Amino acid sequence: MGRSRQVVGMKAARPSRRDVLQAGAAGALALGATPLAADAPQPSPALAEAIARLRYLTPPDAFREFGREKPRVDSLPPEKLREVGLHRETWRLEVVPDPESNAQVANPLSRERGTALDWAGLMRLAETRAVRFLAVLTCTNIADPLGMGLWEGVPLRDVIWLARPTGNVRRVFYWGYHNDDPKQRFVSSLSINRVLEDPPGELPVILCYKLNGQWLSPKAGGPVRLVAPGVYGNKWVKWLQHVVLTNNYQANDTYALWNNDVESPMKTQARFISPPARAKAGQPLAIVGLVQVGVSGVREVQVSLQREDAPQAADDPYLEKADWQPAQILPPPSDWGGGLPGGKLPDLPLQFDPSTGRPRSWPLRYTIAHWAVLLPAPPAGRYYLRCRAIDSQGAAQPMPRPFPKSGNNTIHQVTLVVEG
Ligand SMILES: Nc1nc2c(c(=O)[nH]1)N[C@H]1C(S)=C(S)[C@@H](COP(=O)(O)O)O[C@H]1N2
Ligand SMILES: [Mo]
Repeated sequence: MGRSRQVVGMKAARPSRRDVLQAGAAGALALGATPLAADAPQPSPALAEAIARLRYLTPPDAFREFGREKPRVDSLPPEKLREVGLHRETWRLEVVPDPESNAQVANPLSRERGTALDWAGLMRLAETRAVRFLAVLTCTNIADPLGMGLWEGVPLRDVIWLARPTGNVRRVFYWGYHNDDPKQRFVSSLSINRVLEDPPGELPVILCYKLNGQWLSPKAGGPVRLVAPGVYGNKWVKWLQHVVLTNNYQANDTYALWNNDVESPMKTQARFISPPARAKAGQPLAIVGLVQVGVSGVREVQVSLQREDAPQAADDPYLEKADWQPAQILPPPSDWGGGLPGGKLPDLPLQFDPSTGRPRSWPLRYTIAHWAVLLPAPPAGRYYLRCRAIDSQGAAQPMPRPFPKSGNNTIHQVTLVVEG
């Protein structure tokens, strides 16, 4: 996965958070973010440069994409996309009861009845219901996040209410265009409760039509994709066209049949961004990375540098006895990147406080934050360089949920050769 490591926050080259380093603790406080520790390493040109290269939002065309449809849906010619309803003028969304259950739906939105939701209907809803939020797209089975986005859409519940369900509904399942081949249908599902109500601090599940202020491209799953913040990408169905309300109580996701835990909230995990493979003895190491902030938030990010030939503590599968050093979680960027004009957020995301224009807290759950650390110059040798996150409850990655079926969070480890 050499490519994926580069994706989140690593594209352009315009300096963004040099200000943080140069202003030091005062600057960080002024940004309302995690203050730099008093004993923070002095700004080093190498670390400043690594931080300046970080980009918070991923440009839409730099998102890592993998649809399983063959041929790839985003490779279909424009006439074909239009013909199969993947153009804004031809797109339709059905919201219907499951014919195999007794779900009661008074006003199904169906192609057959000519009541399916079309683009004009979606845009009419958007006039009063549109929301935007920052959320990271991450796959259960891939170590690095696929991209960090600013997503815009209409809450799914607003469209479900148009269909007037009246009872016997326990789950919502949904799928997208799949080359009209039943074997390619990638179905996902959510509990109706999750869709209808957002506990305080949670974000709505949306029918998403914009990423970083631009209409969703076919590659990103457009014209409309489902975005379910806080859960893994398998619930974020692309090229969405069908929503079914059911009394089936089971998570009938295609991804579950592939041996994944599809009811897993996002895990917290730290990852390096372009970690050094070689270094020169006598030079401190400028290390940067990201933390994917899962359901339990993040308290700290730590790194450890250990000689390859150092004895490994017995009975320590999660390396709790390693020599972990704190890194600094960086404050919100002043340039959000992602292809936004001027690096500015076009509208205030739900996670921001309208009175200050700033995030209500930082780091934000279900997004990423960047972190940085300058490690003292190690002697020549071969090393393991590792990072991990500590969540807000104090659990060190890969705890409290170390099983990979529910999402990757193994400790990120790379090899570093320090030349004499
Ligand atoms: N239609 C469709 N939607 C899909 C998938 C798919 O194969 N087909 N894969 C899902 C999975 S498992 C993930 S992790 C994300 C990946 O999103 P991306 O391709 O935009 O990176 O899309 C999800 N939505
Ligand atoms: Mo996935």
